[in-house]
Amino acid sequence: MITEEQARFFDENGYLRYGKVLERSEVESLINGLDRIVDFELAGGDDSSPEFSVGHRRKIKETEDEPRVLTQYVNMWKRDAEYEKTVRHPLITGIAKKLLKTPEVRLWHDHIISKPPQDNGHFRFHQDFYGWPLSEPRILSCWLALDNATVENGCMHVIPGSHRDSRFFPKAKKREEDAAAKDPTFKTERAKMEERPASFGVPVELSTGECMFHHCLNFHATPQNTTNKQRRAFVIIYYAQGVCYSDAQASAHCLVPTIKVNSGEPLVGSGFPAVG
Ligand SMILES: O=C(O)CCC(=O)C(=O)O
Repeated sequence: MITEEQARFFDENGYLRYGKVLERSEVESLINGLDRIVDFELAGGDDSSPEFSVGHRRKIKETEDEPRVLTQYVNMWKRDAEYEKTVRHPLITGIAKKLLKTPEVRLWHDHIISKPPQDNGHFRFHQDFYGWPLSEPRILSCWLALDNATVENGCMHVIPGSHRDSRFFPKAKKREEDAAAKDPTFKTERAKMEERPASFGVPVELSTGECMFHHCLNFHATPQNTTNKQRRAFVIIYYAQGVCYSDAQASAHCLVPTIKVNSGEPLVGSGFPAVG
């Protein structure tokens, strides 16, 4: 399933270009499911869970012409059986467990991230961890290509080893933010990273049905899709046993209203299922 060398590569670099996990027919089922959700959302959508309305436009209006970096559909697993099967895929969850060194993984959330032609931009270097209300960085994403992902259409670009660079750890972030609050001219190391073009990172090109994994503290970015075709990815985020809900970080995240445990308690519950 995964070799010791691959696991070591992930430890050192914070990402792993794994390779094929889905057959073409399985990818086609996912794309068909996505098309159904997109049509449904354009017709008005579903607000039965708060995250369903995030990151895309229900109805494109004349005035909504501001550039956006990507289009997102959160928690496809709650909406389509093929997606639920994929987040529980034994090969994917098995690799996630091995990379996170944990006996069990839970699903934080999944999302489709697409860069439609002519309606997308450069998604700047960032570390996912700080966008989530979770207690510790024992979390990773599986980025699964539904279309061939290339430099031209906005594949992932990563900064190897950045997840182990103490300049970007939570304590350093807090120190820098305190300094920036006192001195508005102070530029944090993270802000400097955000200014760099995606080409500063290593491109991870993938074919349809292949995936890569990235650690939640690894800096990554995607450049603009400059082609005339879609670039769609299904991204699944897994966390290790014992990771807790933390309201001190990312308290406005769209999934916070669905969390049933108190801050400081392990994040469990049917919205965050143990999937492997
Ligand atoms: O797919 C993209 O364009 C960005 C993906 C990303 O930032 C992520 O998976 O964390």
